[in-house]
Amino acid sequence: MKNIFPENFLWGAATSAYQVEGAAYEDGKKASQQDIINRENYQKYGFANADIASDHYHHFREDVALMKEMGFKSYRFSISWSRVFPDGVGEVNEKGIQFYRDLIDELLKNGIEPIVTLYHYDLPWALVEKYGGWIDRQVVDDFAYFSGYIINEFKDKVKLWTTINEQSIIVQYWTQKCYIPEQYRDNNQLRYQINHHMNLAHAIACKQVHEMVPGGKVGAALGYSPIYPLTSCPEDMMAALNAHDLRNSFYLDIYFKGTYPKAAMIYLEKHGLAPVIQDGDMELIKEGYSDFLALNYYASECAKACPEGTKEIRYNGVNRSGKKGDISGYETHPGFYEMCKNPNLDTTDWDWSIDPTGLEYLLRDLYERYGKPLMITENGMGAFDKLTEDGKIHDDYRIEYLKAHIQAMGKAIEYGVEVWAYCPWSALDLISTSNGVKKRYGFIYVDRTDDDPKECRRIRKDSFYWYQKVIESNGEKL
Ligand code: BGP
Repeated sequence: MKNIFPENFLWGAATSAYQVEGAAYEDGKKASQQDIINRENYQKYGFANADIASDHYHHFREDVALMKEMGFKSYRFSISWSRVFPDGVGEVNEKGIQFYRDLIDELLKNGIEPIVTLYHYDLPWALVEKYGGWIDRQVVDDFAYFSGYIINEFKDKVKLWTTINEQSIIVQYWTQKCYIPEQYRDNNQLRYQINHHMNLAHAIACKQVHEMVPGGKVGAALGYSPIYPLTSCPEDMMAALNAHDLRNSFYLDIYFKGTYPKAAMIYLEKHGLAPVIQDGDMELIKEGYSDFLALNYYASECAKACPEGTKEIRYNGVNRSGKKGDISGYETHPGFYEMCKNPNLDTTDWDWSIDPTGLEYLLRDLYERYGKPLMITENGMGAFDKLTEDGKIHDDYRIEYLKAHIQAMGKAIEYGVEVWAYCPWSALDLISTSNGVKKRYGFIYVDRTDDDPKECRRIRKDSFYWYQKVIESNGEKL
């Protein structure tokens, strides 16, 4: 591929705190809701929980050295709120904040730009116990306390900030991404109420970056899938538009216009699902404008017409086994849209469609609609990697996936889209949000299994050496 990536393009990769760090109860850290949600994962599904994860907490210098060896220009990671404030608010945990000071210094020393995510699914458990977590509006103030502290602490060292990871996915899989007390789990309005609280938290963090960080840039990290109609029949086209409104514009318009899209809101109101909005909320949301959008892209989605009277299913099923086709159903919104499999696309073993063109499509589409710079802060292929007898991991399928997506991103850049960064998921193997350790994404293999954490030894995969060349040639040698 000829050189079309800008000189200062931020090649790198991503992780999130609870999925990579481990040390879940060490040095003063207290549980996050993910520690609790995933606690019984092994008994339930045979998946490791977050207690040790990839033990990055103890291996971070080695991990940064490997990132440097790959040539990373950037690294996107998140801060564990309950490591810094074990009780959510109040006293800072000195050892906890020191970990992030050390990590950020180590990155800067190695010429790697930190891209910090303030929140990646891991609300302090203390706040769930206190008032139910994200369902209570008090969380907005508590988030502001945490984000204000972190932004102020790192304002001279961190210039790129993402606020909340994947509100779109949180709404869909709300009981996995948030601990929802039993008695509220059937109340689907709360999905949108939680999201509204997150919109306020996001806006506050954007304002804090604008006020505190000289030259700082901030935006959300959105889990994003373009939505194709199953067929070109007008009813399917309409369904795809409806799905786009509720699954995508519902977040994008907040970040860039400070409004909820009308059609989606009317649909939610009709079904008693709309969030309660207080006086001043929309003004605050407008003030907390975004400088860019960070996008997590894995797969495109497909929608078809869904007649009134269809059984209502509030979210897509999850494939837990890694056997293709083992997915437990698709989201339906009677009278609006129904999600379905796209027959034109192959999938990963977990039924995620593989669609590099979707990346070009969304970059073009979003740049055209909102005119803001974009970053890819996640993209990748979950797979059952094998450590072979020669001590290597031959992950040519991952190389193929990433190569096609980089090419697609390159095409979008050629058509004028401003893309700042490519940080695929994930820098190193870590625990998947829904499939344990056995579903791997990293360039660096972490030698552990769901059954046995072993020593978490790091091993360079074939994709490690491939990505090193990609970065070295600024995307020319794929
Ligand atoms: C995104 C999340 C990540 C990550 C990734 C892969 O939605 O931001 O945290 O894990 O998806 O998903 P999974 O781990 O379920 O395979």
